[in-house]
Amino acid sequence: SALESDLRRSLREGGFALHYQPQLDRDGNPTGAEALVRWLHPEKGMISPADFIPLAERTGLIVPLGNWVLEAACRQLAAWQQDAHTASLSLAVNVSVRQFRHPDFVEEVEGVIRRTGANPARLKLELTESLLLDDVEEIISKMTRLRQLGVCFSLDDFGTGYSSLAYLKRLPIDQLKIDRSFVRDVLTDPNDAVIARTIIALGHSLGLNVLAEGVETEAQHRFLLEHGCHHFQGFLFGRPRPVWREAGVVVV
Ligand code: G
Ligand code: G
Ligand code: MN
Ligand code: NA
Repeated sequence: SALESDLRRSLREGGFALHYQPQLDRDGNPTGAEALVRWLHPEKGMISPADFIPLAERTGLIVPLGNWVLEAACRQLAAWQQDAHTASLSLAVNVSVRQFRHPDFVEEVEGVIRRTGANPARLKLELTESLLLDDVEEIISKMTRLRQLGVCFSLDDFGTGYSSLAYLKRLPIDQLKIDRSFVRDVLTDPNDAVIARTIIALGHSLGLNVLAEGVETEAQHRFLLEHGCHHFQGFLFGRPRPVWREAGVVVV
């Protein structure tokens, strides 16, 4: 398709950018950010990943695109490490199933860490539950190898998929992200409230940290905080932006 050849061209010519959305702890202090890719289309302007990630996945272009994202994110991490105000920040990077399943993924991550000098302990790979639909043993072994490099894992969109709780405790993950579809109506829909509280309790009992995404109002924040959720991300705290601004420091 035309969009596919545009995507190939932009990959060659560097037509992508990362935006950063802050993540905060229970005291409101920033702990880091999630990197979100944007396509700077030559004619159509900025395109959201929701509109091109599926195409990139279908065509396999997600592999080179995902590698670019990893490299750009790790360069940002390495830059943060140079400044006392930002040195402790972590950076979450979304990884597609197809990208994760690529045979060279572990080597790719290892190479990017080496080239950029990013501290792997500050790199958080966001995986989705759909990863766990097939060949769980292989996924676990790959995650374990990545874990040995020092990287962390977060399970994105948690609650929307089919992950078996039996697998969950075998995965070397650090964090569950409550999907924003549950956060949106957490105050008005009793089912969503129960789901959010259940994910928080599950996280606590498995020793995982739980982050609520898509937090837009003080009331949602308060409810989640009161029920034990200690990490937050959403428009209430900051939209995705091309640079990180914190305490007067601007790091590009
Ligand atoms: O930033 P935005 O809300 O438009 O993101 C839309 C979707 O695109 C989200 O589901 C997000 O997880 C996904 N996404 C954003 N950046 C990346 C990326 O770098 N890689 C992958 N695989 N998905 C991404
Ligand atoms: O699917 P994933 O969680 O990786 O992607 C995050 C997406 O959600 C980004 O595209 C981001 O722009 C969007 N987003 C982030 N915070 C909010 C929020 O508070 N409300 C809504 N509606 N979307 C958000
Ligand atoms: Mn994500
Ligand atoms: Na998500």
